[in-house]
Amino acid sequence: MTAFKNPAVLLSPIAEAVREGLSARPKRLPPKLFYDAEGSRLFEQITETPEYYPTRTERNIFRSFVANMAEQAGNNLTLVELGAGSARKTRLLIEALLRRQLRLDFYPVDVSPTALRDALTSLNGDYPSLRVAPIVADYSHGLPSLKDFPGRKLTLFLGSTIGNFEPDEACQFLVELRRSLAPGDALLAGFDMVKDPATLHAAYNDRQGVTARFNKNLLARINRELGGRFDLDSFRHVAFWNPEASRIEMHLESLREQTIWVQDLGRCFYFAHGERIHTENSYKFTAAAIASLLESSGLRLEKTWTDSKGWFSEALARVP
Ligand code: AVJ
Repeated sequence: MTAFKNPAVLLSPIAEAVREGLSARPKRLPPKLFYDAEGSRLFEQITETPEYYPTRTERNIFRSFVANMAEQAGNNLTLVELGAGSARKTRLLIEALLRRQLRLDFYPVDVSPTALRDALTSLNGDYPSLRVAPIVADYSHGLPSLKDFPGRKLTLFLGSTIGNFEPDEACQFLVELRRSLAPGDALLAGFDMVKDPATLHAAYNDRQGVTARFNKNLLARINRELGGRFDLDSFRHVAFWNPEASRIEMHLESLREQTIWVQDLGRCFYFAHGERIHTENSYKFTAAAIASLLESSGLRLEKTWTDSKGWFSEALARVP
């Protein structure tokens, strides 16, 4: 008799990333693990804190310039949004595009099925000439083949999600995106800009502690999905501006020496007092850095839009 020999298929999709990240020195966890249902809900809550300016600043740029953005993007577009989340800013662009074309196909792509369900529910019925076709996919592991979608594409990558990539990964991602698109297709991407350190620091250390809960949800998620035994009170949220690297770093710091058992990985992880798990980098950009990133990816930067304080930028680039 042959025993069932492949328990790996029973593991949660986060198992491998957690095993690898917590075995690394320094320890790390990839930021895409933030976005389970609870994490997506907490991120939405972050965007409503007074300190977290990026979402509301980007929305204001859309409010001011969306007609001009749609015009610059072109005619008869098919809309694709990477990391769509609840797709709330996209509404403004959808409306602007529908003033210029009779119908619109919209493909929101996200790792979180719940976020996509929210997007679908909030858009459906509101626009008779809009067709929404949500795609659940982890685009950091290769893009869906956008060439197969009909029409000239406008791909959105909003919210400065691109800031979660390391600079070389961001370039590689854009090269891959460019190759999955056709000449004349466009990318509209959001970039959070370098600004005074106090504003940056506050945005990732909100007074209500929502960002801290968002960060610690990684440990709660390991507890829920992998039978982990993390005590959330024995870790603290750490977020700071690293000016040399031009990024906000987030970490979870162990408040004591402890060893944590994770049932489904069948092992323990040792933490020294003060040891950190690096959970996120959020890169901030300058106009020159945006131009250089897009051009080194083989895209042609056409136009940028920014708010009055220069805190956030929207860049439209095209596949030559
Ligand atoms: C969704 C990646 C743009 O980096 O600001 C918010 C995620 N992390 N607060 C960001 C996040 C902590 C956010 N992005």
